[in-house]
Amino acid sequence: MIAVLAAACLLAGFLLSGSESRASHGGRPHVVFLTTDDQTVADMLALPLTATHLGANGATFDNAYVSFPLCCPSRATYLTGQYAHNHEVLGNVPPDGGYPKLRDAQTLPVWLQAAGYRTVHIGKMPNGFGSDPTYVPPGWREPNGEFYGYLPDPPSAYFGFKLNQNGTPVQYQSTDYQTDVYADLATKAIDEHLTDPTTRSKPLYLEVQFFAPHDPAEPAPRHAGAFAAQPLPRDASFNEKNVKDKPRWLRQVRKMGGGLRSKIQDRYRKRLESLLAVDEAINRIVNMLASKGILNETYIIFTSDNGYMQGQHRLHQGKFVAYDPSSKVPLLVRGPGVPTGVTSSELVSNVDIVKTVLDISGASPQITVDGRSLLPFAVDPERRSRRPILFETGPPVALADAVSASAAGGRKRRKSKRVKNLDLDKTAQLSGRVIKPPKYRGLRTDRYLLIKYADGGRELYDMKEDPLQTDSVYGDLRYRKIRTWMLKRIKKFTRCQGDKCNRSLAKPPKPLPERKGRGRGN
Ligand SMILES: [Ca+2]
Ligand SMILES: [Ca+2]
Repeated sequence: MIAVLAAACLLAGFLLSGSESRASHGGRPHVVFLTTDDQTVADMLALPLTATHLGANGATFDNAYVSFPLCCPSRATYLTGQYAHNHEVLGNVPPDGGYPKLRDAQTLPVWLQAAGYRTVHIGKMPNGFGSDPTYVPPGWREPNGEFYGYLPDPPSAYFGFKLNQNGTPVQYQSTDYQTDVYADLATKAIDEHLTDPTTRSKPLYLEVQFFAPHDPAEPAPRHAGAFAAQPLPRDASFNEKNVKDKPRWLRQVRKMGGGLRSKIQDRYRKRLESLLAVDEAINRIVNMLASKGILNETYIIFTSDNGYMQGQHRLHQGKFVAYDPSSKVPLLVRGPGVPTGVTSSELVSNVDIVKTVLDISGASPQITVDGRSLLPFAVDPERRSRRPILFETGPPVALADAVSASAAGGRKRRKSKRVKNLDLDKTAQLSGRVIKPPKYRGLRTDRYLLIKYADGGRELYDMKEDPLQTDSVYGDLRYRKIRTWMLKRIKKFTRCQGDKCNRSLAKPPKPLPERKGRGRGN
């Protein structure tokens, strides 16, 4: 408790002792929230300027995850600060998910405007947004908001795209590159905010949600070929040799041949190339903040909505699954009071972002927010808790549904177990037949990951022994106590709300000693 208070005082001290111009916007820092789409942690190699501006000049969270690794549910979490079982956006498309499921009157920008912030959104919105191309969601409306929301008309367009600009659909030219347009809009918004006498007294919340490196990952023409010689990183999980430890749905996926491997390689290079313009955009945004003299009173948060599978565990594309390449994301935070160049290995998630912005801004949510502020962990990188992260991909009744439907058998069962995902990413394919993972729930501690699939499949990984998740120990007697312990704990978090989602766990039991001569195949 003393440590908690000390960190809180330290933080309050930093917030209060800012530069003199802070008084002009009510003592509250500006916030810039930057996201990429489907970017992995390893893809940071294409973002050196971002790593310098935010990582070397702030805190890097190297143990950050998203609880539902899919665009729309993850973005709904960025707007509500809630786990998917509470915001109820449980997929990219209806009936489980999509924008219409989001209760957009109760979201972060609404609370920020109520607290006196001016809010600006640029870029991607949760999937399914734009059926009315003139609709501006609450929280981004004038006079205290500005809105430049991507319209999926046509979908996934890096060039010749359309934005809903404060209620007016605007068609961009086939030569306009989306990321560059976002950089223009973002720097202009910062410039105008500080120039206009009616706005410069207010704190600014600016979010830019980049589409790169999402499929089709088209680079800016000036970056085409920049990574043509970059080899795809391959570790022991790539094209996993032995999948006997894996659940049934994954055991059906065959090893990838040369065709798929070169497809992954080509896409990997394009993805990295598409990120170079994002790096330039972030560089321009940071430089604009500096030139306006507000960089040191601005918190900048950078992350991705989910990761991406690139051949690990035989999955040649997509996300959704709980394995690290899909669920782990980059997370960088810089701002007043955050030491420079520090790394926090605290286990954190996308559920924590909104609570962090509320902590910074002093805004009040009108709903129960599930996460926990990142700031105490950024300010004190040695600080640790034992709070786990819940992974979830379906309605809380999904497991029960699947069990009863499975007794009934037939088509209904197959339908109810899988999340519809029209995000151009069939997770795995076998002879033209799409194999999709069943819905699942999971619990991750800093050492273990337990996954319960709706069809009865189970996995347990000991990341201390097996960081690449190539050897599930769910059936291993050495881990029986841990399995039981994790199964009990996951139940406590399945329907958690608010602070109950942030309870720390006791130390888990230890695995029994390994018997001599037992080799581990990967
Ligand atoms: Ca995504
Ligand atoms: Ca294996």
